[in-house]
Amino acid sequence: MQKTALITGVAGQDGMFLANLLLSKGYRVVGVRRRASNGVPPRLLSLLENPAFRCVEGDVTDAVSVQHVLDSVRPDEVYNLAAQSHVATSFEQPIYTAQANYLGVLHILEWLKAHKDTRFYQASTSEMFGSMWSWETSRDYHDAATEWDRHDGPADPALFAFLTSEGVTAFQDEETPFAPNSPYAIAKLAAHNACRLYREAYGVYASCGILFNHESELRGPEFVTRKITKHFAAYAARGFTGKLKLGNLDARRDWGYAGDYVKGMWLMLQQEKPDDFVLATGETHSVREFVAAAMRCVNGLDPARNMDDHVEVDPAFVRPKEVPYLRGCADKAKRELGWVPTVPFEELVKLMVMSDYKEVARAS
Ligand code: NDP
Ligand code: GDR
Repeated sequence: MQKTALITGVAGQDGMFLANLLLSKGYRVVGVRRRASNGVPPRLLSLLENPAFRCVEGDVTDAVSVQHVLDSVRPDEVYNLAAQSHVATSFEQPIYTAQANYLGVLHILEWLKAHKDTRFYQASTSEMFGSMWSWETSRDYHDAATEWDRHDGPADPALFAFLTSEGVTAFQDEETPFAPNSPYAIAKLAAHNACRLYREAYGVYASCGILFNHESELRGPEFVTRKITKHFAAYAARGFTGKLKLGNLDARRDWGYAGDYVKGMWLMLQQEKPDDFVLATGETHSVREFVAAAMRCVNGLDPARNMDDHVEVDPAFVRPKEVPYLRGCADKAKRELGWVPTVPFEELVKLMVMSDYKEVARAS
């Protein structure tokens, strides 16, 4: 029988990839989007041409709206991607962020308590780890020889140097403790805990994907990757129009391709029992390394010589508190879901620069 999936946040990056994936698998897909004064976002128009797709208006912060949408659609699977997803904005709008990212999830979970046949995917995040890492090493932090062993703990500056040195592997996985560093991550962690509670207390089928950063040509322009690729694409098409202003260039992220990650979301809801899974590439790169990779996509630019000509640190983009290092270990998802990331870092950067270049060239 044809399944029905409901996707909140369908007009976002992941919503677009997931809707296309589920349609290709024969689902009927209902996308929830917020009403906008300027109508349907253009990116949804191609999806709307598919008779198996339709869009309804709704806002996860409004319990009545959530209940009405769920009652009228009665989905087999709900993918909750709606969120105030920009970490920096959450410092400026902490209350709204909590409403969308935590209370919005509670509204859905309350409905699921009475509808246990519906499976639920919650978009949890690597930001929940904050400054917490796990690490494996045969060297002791204080240089005494030890067995190869696992440790978990907060990342103080001395430890940071140790964790990024030879012979040490620092990462986050499903066992790493959480210590969120932003209003965004605090709200997401509350939602993550609520999913676990409703699963254990009421038998709700709720799985959380702890997803590390994933990017694409559809990434919002305010996120650092797209900001960088748009800058160098514009430079390649039009020449120099000013420096790229960025915040912390030393932050390290585990960047993968969004198309791979939505496959993981779907796989999580096909398991007999609900569970939580990390999705990540297992590689970490600094923002500076992302800039360098984008520069290498442009003829005539050499990061070793041209970095300072193009990039300027602007304190306006530095956050009150940062997540310094993310590197996910997705062994559980690989083992239990058969999930694998397929797009390596340099290829991801190139794909985004090329897509932005085509867009600028078309507009010129
Ligand atoms: P986007 O910001 O691209 O998309 C979020 C979507 O949620 C937007 O379409 C937005 O609508 C919608 N939305 C926001 N608030 C509400 C609301 N109150 N009611 C209904 N819809 C709302 O995010 P991504 O696609 O990148 O991410 C999807 C989810 O995964 C998010 O929850 C994010 O926090 C989480 N996540 C993302 C990661 C990533 O690297 N991309 C990693 C880990 C987690 P509008 O278009 O109107 O603004
Ligand atoms: P992040 O993504 O906060 O990891 O959250 P973002 O691209 O915003 O920042 C990544 C890192 O880059 C640093 N940075 C800058 N960031 C932005 N946006 N703009 C800048 O100019 C800039 N300069 C440096 C940041 O400080 C940070 O360290 C994303 C979102 O998709 C979340 O919803 C998701 O949960 C996490 O990824 C996993």
